[in-house]
Amino acid sequence: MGDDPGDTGNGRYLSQLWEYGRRHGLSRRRFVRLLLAGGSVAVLDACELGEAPDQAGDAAGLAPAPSADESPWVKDPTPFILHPTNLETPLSSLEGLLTPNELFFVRNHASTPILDPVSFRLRIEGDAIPQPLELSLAELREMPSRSIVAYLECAGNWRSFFGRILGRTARGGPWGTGGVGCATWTGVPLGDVLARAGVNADAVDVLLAGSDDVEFNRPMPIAKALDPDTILAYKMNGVDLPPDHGSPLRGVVPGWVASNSVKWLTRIEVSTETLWVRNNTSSYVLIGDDWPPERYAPAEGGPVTTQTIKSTLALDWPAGVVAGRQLLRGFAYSPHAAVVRVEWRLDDEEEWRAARLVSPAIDYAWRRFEFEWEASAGSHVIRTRATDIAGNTQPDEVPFNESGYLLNIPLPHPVEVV
Ligand SMILES: Nc1nc2c(c(=O)[nH]1)N[C@H]1C(S)=C(S)[C@@H](COP(=O)(O)O)O[C@H]1N2
Ligand SMILES: [Mo]
Repeated sequence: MGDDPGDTGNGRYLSQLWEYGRRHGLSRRRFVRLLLAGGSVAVLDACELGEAPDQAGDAAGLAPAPSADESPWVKDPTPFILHPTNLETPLSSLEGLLTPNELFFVRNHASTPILDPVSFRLRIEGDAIPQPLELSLAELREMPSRSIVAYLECAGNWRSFFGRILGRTARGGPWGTGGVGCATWTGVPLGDVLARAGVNADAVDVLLAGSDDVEFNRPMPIAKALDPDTILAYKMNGVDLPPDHGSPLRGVVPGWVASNSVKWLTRIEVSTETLWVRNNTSSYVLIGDDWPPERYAPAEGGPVTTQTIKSTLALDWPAGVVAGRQLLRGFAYSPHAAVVRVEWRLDDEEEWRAARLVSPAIDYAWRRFEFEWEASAGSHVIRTRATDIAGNTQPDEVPFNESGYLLNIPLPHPVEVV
């Protein structure tokens, strides 16, 4: 893509081109596809040839009504389990340790914005910063970089099983097991960026804010922000962050629910006081009998921060397999420490059997496991259970919370054998 505007250093070219394409009826997805396939020439051709899906725009170039294929994301949704604004990964489609970018789940609270990497600026401000600082993407890329392999998981992953298994439906998007993925993230440690801004010693909270339409944001305590594994990433699996995953810059906060890993990151606020926003008072908090609101005020319940240990089969839900010897595969992950044991259990058998771990133990990465099963015809249920080196394991019960976060019991995975 020789005329990639990102390569030419041509100012606001990309956002102007997108504005032009949009006015000619291009959807965000089609625009990015054309750009990737044939550069800006392909975009301009599509506009000029009237090849854009919506011909309703008048000669004056007024914006047409949003076309039917205007979707909240840019990537091809075909391989995914579709939700209104989210794309869930069918884990059965994953092979290796790393989730390919085109199969990585998407959780959007508003449509994927197209940001121009050239005019992009990250602003660091707040009462714990002596003077606001702005950094360009080029300046961030010049800083010493760090790569980490980490899984990101939506706080609501597995939510649908509160209703489907435990008989008590939680409110929120009905994720199955595919609101999770594992990737290599490359960027600059957030702590280095804060040091460059000269953060004061009395800093308490660090809020990351995105520039999607809802300006999605969430704070974390300064200690988590200064953890060398908390990074601002500009690459995912070795390539520039794709639009849906936060291009050109996102937070990656390993071990924490992925709502802290703010995409399209353009603003950081460092405060001398605890910051209260929607995403740590009413969303991403545990609401229920076990979390008395008076104890957590002004939040409505206990904050959701660190994830919980889980394991899951790389099978559809429900799964269908043919009778005979089967190799079943899956993923196990813990935010606390490396997973060192995965067990599985068939139907009502008492005993757990050992599964084989088939990928290395890497902090914050998930671990692949597999086992052989002599599948006999009929309806079966298979459970898996992970344990990490610190001794954390999946519990048999978790207390209900209204938004259905952090469910991590060994899931009874239904498997039909024919
Ligand atoms: N700006 C912004 N950042 C965001 C979100 C969002 O909607 N907007 N969603 C958050 C949530 S809830 C999740 S689970 C992760 C999902 O990251 P992904 O879409 O790259 O998989 O992004 C987080 N960061
Ligand atoms: Mo999420």
